Amino acid sequence: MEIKSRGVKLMPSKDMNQKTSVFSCFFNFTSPSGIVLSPNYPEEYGSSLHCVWLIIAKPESRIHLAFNDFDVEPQFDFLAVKDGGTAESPTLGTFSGNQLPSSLTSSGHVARLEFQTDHSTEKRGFNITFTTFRHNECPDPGVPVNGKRFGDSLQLGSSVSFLCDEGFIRTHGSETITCVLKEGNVVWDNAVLRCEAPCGGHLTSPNGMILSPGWPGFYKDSLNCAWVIEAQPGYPIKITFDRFKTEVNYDTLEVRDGKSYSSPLIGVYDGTQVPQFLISTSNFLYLLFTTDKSHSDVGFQIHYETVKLQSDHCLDPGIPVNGLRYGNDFYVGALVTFGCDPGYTLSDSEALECEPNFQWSRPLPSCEALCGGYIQGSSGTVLSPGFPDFYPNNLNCTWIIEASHGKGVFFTFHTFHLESGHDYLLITENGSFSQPLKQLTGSHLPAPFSAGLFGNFSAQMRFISDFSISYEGFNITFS
Ligand SMILES: [Ca+2]
Ligand SMILES: [Ca+2]
Ligand SMILES: [Ca+2]
Repeated sequence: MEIKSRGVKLMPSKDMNQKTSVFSCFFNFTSPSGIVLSPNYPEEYGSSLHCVWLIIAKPESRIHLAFNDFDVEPQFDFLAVKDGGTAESPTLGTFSGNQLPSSLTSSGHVARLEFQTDHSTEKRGFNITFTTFRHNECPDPGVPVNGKRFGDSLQLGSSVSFLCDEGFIRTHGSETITCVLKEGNVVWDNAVLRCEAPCGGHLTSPNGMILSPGWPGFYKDSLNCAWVIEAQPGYPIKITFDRFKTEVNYDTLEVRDGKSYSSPLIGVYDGTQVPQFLISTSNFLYLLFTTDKSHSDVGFQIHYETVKLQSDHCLDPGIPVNGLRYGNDFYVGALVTFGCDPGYTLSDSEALECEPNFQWSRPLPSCEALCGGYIQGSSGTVLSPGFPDFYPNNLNCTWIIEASHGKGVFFTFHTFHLESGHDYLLITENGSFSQPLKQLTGSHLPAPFSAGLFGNFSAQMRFISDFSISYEGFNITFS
């Protein structure tokens, strides 16, 4: 692939008497609607262009231009829109740079777009939708992103309404717009609705959706968004994670069992590790989403609903992430216990009991890949903290592994990805890490090997990560 030098001018001056020939192009549209694209869009448009697009609607019609994308070299490349068919027609606007221009409307049935570029530096260009409409009609307002539209008539006097999709709220424009005559022009009396996922809110409907701000795109940096879900007294709230992905360690969603920041913590979630669902004990649930100053991801889509307490049993307590549940009876007096997938440790091994008030006696435990520990058995699994999400920075974890068979500890690597040259996994069999048997880093999956021979029962592992950049870490079994 060709590497382009961007933003760097190779010539000392722009108004040069260079011997480049100008490339002309001409396009002609007579259809009632269409799309105008810059040459090669969305690839770079080319230098020394002079392109003209003529849009010719039926007589008694007007033309509406809506900019979907716009990126041309500021100051040197231009798009001019003329209110008529000739170069001398009045200019509706001249555009340069990467600010998306507002929509334009011609006064007659012909519009002319002229695009001129200089000899260097090319950008993506533009993507413009045009529609035509009659003199006593308003231009097609389109359908708002994340919303719906009701009504098709664009005639003078008629109205069109909009509604945001579930989880989005109106941030701009109006829910109903009417085509009116204003200062001799036929125009909409209000701006079209804009729907966005809000940063926080107080939600009182019996069910709904919580989306990270920016959804379905990436969320923004430096967010601090709090939602309080309130159900009727006596009704707990269930939230279900339909989608969840945030920057590990830095962008977190905190869930609390109550109405405020001081209510008991249910969990703090980041990366992709969320339970399938959570249920509050009170009729409030508090969610706080905080993001740091860099790197974002798709965020989350969470459904909430108020649930009815059953009068003869407890509600499904759920299953921890990376874990499993023993016991499927939820009647009063029933006990359920939990286990974890290999390599994970249960935060609380006490059983949950369904109490006479139809509430569980303790919160759902979690399964975590811990920083270090003592692992004994004929075989086992060692995971980097947070696995399968990226490991935290500034780790110094030591595991002691004791294989009951005494034939050396044989390691097999299933996943291995550390920051090369900065984060290390050290393995030894004599208790000292000053001259370890193995010092591993990078993303190359190490071959299986044995720490010690017959007569050796134990091996030690140490994982060290520095202050920045992390990856999936490791999933290693021993036998
Ligand atoms: Ca240019
Ligand atoms: Ca971030
Ligand atoms: Ca690192």
